[in-house]
Amino acid sequence: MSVNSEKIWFDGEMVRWEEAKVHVLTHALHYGTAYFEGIRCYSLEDGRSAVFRLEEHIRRFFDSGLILGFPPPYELAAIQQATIDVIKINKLKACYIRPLAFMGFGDMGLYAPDNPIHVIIAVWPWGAYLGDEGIKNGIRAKVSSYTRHHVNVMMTKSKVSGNYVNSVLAKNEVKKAGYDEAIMLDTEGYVAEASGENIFVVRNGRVKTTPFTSILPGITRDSLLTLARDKGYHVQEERFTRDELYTADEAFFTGTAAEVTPIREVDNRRIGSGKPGPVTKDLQETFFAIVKGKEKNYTHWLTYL
Ligand code: PPE
Repeated sequence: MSVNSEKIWFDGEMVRWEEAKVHVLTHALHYGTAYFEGIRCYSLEDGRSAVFRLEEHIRRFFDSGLILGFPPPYELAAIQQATIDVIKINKLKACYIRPLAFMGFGDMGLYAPDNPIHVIIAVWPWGAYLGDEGIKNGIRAKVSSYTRHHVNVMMTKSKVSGNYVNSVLAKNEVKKAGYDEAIMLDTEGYVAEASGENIFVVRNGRVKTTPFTSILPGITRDSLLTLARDKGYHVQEERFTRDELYTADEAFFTGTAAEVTPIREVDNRRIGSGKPGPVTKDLQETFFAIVKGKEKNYTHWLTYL
């Protein structure tokens, strides 16, 4: 299934979807020299739409560029506004938003400091990333044989496209083995994150997620941590092992695409009762209420269109 909408914001212009093209010698195609964001816009009950945590996503987009040494050649506010404009022009009530900055065509070879940096922002309707059934009843995960990046091999806090080859290898490996999502361990063997999500476990009502060290600092992760603390749960950001994951009462993934997806099984071991647990359900329910504008205490996370 391919994604689609009408227009893509491309270096300041609204370009028709079919015409948003690049040269095959684009630097990023050869060397992975690009970075991106994933953002969601939700349709609210009152007929309006709102982008979830837009500022934080655009900030991370610029952080990615700073880490790599080629920031977007625009002001932060301009990219924020362009994101809103491209949703509006496509007349989408709810969508996934994909800003991407990439090193363009010019010189070849690794050192190409004069190549142009292009920015695009695409939007398209995107349903539940790990399926509606997964959101409701949980998914089956497998620990991948591929290790997550060492912090001095890749810049894990940058959403650099090249990083994602590691995720694609892991995802393909477990999908072909019949599972829904890949969990990756860090170079020391502790649980890090999934191919495109952060991971949480719950035991005896205590909520735990991996610390920042080698993971993408997920914005959904941050939202869930805030929410869990506000609800009075005991919350820890601490490393945990694969066996701690097996023996958790509950486990779930967080991500913009995956939202809050319960994990019902890891490596053929049932997690808890094998159904989304009470803490997961409580946090998931509140998360969906927040993004739909139904939780008055969290409307500051929404940018209304
Ligand atoms: N870890 C990784 C490796 C990751 O790619 C994501 C997002 C997260 C954690 C969660 O971050 P956040 O979205 O800020 O909560 N993955 C994006 C890409 C999905 C894709 O297949 O493309 C996403 O969810 O948008």
